[in-house]
Amino acid sequence: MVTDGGGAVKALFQVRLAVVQSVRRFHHGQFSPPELAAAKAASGASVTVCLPCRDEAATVAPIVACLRSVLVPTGLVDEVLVVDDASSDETAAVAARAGARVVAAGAGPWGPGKGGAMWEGLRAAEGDIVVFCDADVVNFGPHFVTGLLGPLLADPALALVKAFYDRPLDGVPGGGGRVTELVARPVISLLFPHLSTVVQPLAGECAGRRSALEQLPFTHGYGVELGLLIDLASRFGVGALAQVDLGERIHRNRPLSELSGQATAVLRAALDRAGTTDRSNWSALLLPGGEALPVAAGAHPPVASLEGYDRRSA
Ligand SMILES: Nc1nc2c(ncn2[C@@H]2O[C@H](COP(=O)(O)OP(=O)(O)O)[C@@H](O)[C@H]2O)c(=O)[nH]1
Ligand SMILES: [Mg+2]
Repeated sequence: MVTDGGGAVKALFQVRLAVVQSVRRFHHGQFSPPELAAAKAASGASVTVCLPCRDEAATVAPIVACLRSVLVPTGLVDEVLVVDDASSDETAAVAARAGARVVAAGAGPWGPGKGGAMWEGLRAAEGDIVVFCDADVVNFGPHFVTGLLGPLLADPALALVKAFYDRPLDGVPGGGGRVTELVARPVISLLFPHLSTVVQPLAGECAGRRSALEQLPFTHGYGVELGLLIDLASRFGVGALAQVDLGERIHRNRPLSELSGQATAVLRAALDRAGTTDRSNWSALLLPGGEALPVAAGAHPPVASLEGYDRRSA
């Protein structure tokens, strides 16, 4: 039960809607680097870790260094790729010094943005599996990559593994993910309820098989994450998706004023794919744990339409 300040009580009810399909969950602790390296060797697949970057000189080098010093020697990661988007800082130089292969995002007709950088990364990557990680994360560790690779190496039926995590906001637990909570989750619940058990639909950290990713469009800008999720599920089924708990993730928290553009891109990616809308579940917000929060539906009729309504003159 959830009580608001006015004392009204809203019931959280457990949903058993046919449209909700549970996306399988894993935890990074289930996978150890030596076991994964053995599974990877047996599969014959190669792995690229791709970091899309714009102006990340302050944070990208330790991430690259961690990958190079811990995971490359185990044989689990074959390539560390940075896609630099004309950064105005030293991103490209520090990433290269730390041991990454750096490619420029390029300025093609598709325009700049995160989606374009990921698309360029997929084209440039040599791996059969591509792990994307954000480069503004300050508590990066090898478990980001081992957690994302684990399910893919264990189950050939999986095509994409998304990260989920706790996201503090300026040090306060649970406050992060504002675009997720205010835009992505509601629009998924209304238009793509089969994806409502995805905990962090906008997570930049994900791992996919090239054979699947190369079949999908990469939406420009910040709509890319939700676009990939929706398109992958529609093309390969929800069963091709899994999610992995990476613990806590700390990154640059943007001021609210900078989030409107991101939110619009996410909403646009969803609406572009909405098609014919089934409104039968629109009276609830579906939550990742399978609960639903009632949402007010319908409207009172126009007062003037009421029988016997007598409009008093002002
Ligand atoms: N190459 C490139 N990388 C980008 C671009 N926009 C964002 N990124 C990178 O994508 C990652 C996530 O971006 P960020 O702005 O932190 O997204 P947020 O965490 O959703 O606010 C970071 O590593 C960024 O540097 C872009 O236009 N080009
Ligand atoms: Mg970020």
